[in-house]
Amino acid sequence: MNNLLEFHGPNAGYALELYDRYLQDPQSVDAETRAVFESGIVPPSAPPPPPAFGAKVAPVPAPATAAADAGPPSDVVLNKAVAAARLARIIRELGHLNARLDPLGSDPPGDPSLELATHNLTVADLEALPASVIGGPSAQGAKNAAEAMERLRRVYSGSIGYEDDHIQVAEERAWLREAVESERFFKGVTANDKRAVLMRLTEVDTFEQFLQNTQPFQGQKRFSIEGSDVMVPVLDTIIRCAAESGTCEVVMGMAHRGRLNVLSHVLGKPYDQMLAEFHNPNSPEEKPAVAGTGSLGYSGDVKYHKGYRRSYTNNGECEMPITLAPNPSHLEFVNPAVVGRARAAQEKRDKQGGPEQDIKASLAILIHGDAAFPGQGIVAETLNLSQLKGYTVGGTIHIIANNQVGFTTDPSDSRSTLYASDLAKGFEIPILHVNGDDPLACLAAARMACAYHQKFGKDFLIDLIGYRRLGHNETDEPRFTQPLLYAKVDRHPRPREVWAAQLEKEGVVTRAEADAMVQEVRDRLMAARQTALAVPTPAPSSPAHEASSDGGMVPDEPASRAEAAAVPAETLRELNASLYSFPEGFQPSSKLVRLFVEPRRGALEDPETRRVEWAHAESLAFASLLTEGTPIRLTGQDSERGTFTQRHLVFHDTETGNAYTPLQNLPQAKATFAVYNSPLSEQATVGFEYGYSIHATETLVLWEAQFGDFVNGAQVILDQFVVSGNAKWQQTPSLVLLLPHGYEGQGPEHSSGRVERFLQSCAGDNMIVANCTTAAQYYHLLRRQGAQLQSNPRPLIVMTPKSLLRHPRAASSLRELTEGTFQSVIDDVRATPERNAGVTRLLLCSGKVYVDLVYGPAPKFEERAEYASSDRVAVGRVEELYPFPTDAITALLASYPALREVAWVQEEPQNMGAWTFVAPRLSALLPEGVTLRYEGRAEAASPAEGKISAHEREQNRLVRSSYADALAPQPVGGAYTNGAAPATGRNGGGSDVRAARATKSKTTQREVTTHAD
Ligand SMILES: Cc1ncc(C[n+]2csc(CCOP(=O)(O)OP(=O)(O)O)c2C)c(N)n1
Ligand SMILES: [Mg+2]
Repeated sequence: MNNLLEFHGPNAGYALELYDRYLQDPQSVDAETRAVFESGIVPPSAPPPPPAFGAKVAPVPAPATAAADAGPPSDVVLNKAVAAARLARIIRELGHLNARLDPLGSDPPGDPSLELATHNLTVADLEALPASVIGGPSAQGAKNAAEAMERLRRVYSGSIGYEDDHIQVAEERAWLREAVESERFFKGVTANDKRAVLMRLTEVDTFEQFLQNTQPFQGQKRFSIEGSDVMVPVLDTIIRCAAESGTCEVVMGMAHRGRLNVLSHVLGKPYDQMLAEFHNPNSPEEKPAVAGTGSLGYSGDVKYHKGYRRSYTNNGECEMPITLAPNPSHLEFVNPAVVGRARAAQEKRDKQGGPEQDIKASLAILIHGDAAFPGQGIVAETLNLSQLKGYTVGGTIHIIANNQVGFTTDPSDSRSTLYASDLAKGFEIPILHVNGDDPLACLAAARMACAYHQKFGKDFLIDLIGYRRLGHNETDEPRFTQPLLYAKVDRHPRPREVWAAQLEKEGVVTRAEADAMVQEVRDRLMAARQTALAVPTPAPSSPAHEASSDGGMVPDEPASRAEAAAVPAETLRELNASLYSFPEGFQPSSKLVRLFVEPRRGALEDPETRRVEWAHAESLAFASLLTEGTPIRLTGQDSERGTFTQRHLVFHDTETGNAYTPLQNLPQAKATFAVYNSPLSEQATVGFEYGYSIHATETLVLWEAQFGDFVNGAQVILDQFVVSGNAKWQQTPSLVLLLPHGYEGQGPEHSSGRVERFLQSCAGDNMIVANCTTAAQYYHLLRRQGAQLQSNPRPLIVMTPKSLLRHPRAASSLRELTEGTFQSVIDDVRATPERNAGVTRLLLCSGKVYVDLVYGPAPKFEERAEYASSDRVAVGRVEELYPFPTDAITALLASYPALREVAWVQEEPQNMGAWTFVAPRLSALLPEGVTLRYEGRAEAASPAEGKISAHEREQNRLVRSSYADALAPQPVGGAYTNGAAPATGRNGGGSDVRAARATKSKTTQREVTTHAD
């Protein structure tokens, strides 16, 4: 602590800062320091309170140089030194409030604490103090504190405003302060570099002006970059730094603004291809929505949402793919998908264990809007992923393309914070605000972002402040709503002009050279226009270039599904033994061993008894896929244990707390297994897994909702990515969503995975929706998904059970696992030709309601009397709702020759569940004279009852009603009444549906199976 007395030494600034803090709050310094000050070593008199802001303060006479004074400093000198050190600290923290950040010249907000007078200081006072009072690189070589302070102001309040005080790690703060004050990222810029920036800005600007003024592109929406032009050289710089540091892949996400410019210049999409899309927007990707309907359908996307991929070569030394991910109009929702994709690119998954991550393998760059960044919650959700072990990518570089307006909305109406970037402070992300008219400052910011990212593996944010030269799009008139802003914009020269004038002044280029650059770019664009106009329809984009894995279109009809090979009983038994054994000395909870591990160890002994429960079947499916070389990644809230304490994929030692994951230790595994408890988010986490599955096409990626209801928190990701990503962008997602679903009286928010939402979005074989009833079916479904990852990838949406997880009637036997495959439809287990001949009513259902229809309550779960005694009724299950199993259902119907009615039974309200989806499809398949009706809850606004008693009443009613009054068989030779069966009115508001008079389909027994359970 002695160096506290060395007010002229290298620690002077620090010591004085401590003293200043001590004076303001003795508890704010550590005890040792406090003891020194309290001991009287430092004079105890407090400095006078600061004068009011703006008040003139007479300079205090000071000794010629404090440094020359050999004796102890006087109170006055000490107080001045403390005040100077305090001001230096405040400049470091708040200098950004005085920075000249707005290219349009508005004054910075400033802050009184940045003024000399506030600290009772004058320039003369500072001149009398040594530079070391200020400390840091700014003090080096400065003749006194005044000069050092001036340098500090120039650095912290120039074209860049730095915010790093919110960072809690001292080492990072010190690195940032040194980087800022040494100005090292500004150094080494040559005249050639400056000319290169001018050339780049010329390309950026000329491209926009060409589109604005040249037929036939004029007047078309392009969301021009103008005003934020420097974003392109900033991206160039980041990409170059990434390549130089050995990054293997860059993944970028951005919205509409400036996207065409970035596609052309950063991604290298050829001008003629871009212009052709303007010239003829009817993309050849269009295909009929449903074959044979004559509808043109809609596939593909507008040009400013499309992705692109290029291979970046830096001086022939390194090849690095750069991907701009396609994105929907929904601002910021692409963020987690980009980060998920980057994570997938960082992981090696081809051997046993957990994935091996190399954060250098990819870099994620996200470009945000200044209104969207603070406004859209998905931004915060994505930032929250950045340091989590299941999600980190070693930092993302963020750029806010801050054009000071959002559509027609001013910042004061779109955020509650001073800066657009303030949200990032909560995540301890360093923030640089930079004036977009100062390219050198912008490029220095980019270099600093890369260096920080490489050193600390964390996010960094550049708030790139420009303006928007035109309206929201090129046909909008911004002067209606922002007349004053646009008066400034109109007077303001274009970024290229600003930079050209600067370089002319510096003698780096002549006016003629600058003009020649413009002409050269114009010539290139004119030549590209010729090419684009000569081709009447643009050629299909090459799959190698589009940001998709295969570029192929989805057939309208379901492609034949590859089935997984059967896994022999012995293999499953071996895997089971590995799943439920622990390393030497590992002590899992004894309760868990008793209730969970031991029953599972013995569950495969007898091949016929049904002892394999749902989550056990899941573990066996995972284990078997790993042995076949399919990596697996499972995430979700509390997914390691499972919401319903059913899964336990990770065990914890009761002594040490250490975790052990058997699936990462299977001796037979040839691929990695990852399971992570996710943060409490739906949209960012599903978006992340979408992106992961797009890149890691060989991996079974599963996301689980805590309860299925919560999946609607991810609705934008579902609608904009999962459901339509293939149709719009030819992406091939294969994500599995596990959505706990089922009516068990737990109330409106714990019952429904909203299967109706998915079914409504099904078309063109875009996904698979399943709601199965046995552990073996789930096992086979997962294994089939694994087998199809490469050949026929599709998202798989599974309504997973809650009460069936341990229900003995949903458990399966070893034989059911080893034999057979996934069945899209399961016939009544009692079906025989003799019994079927007397069946007049077929109940069809999907998922858990089947168990309610057939079995009574715990503890015996015996067959219900209605079921057991109902000779006229059969109960079939539709286990896969989409693709709708038309053939299997046709065959099922045909196997009941006396059928008079089909009832669709569901536990969801009539406006929910599968009813509205299956009704027209079933109607079209009904044999002549067979009617279709609905059994279930009436239409409702809320998915389920709040009271358990009401739930039970409804559930019992719909079960009883399903069996009641089954019609007698028609006399042999009797005529069917062609759908004239009377409405029963028994279903609490449900309506009967007249059967569509379908032509009797030819029937086969294919896929219709009897599943003994
Ligand atoms: C989630 C979402 N809500 C609304 C919109 C409609 N919209 C398109 S652009 C825009 C303004 C965006 O402002 P900003 O983030 O500042 O980006 P800029 O257009 O200024 O580049 C809005 C509201 C949208 N695209 N996405
Ligand atoms: Mg904006």
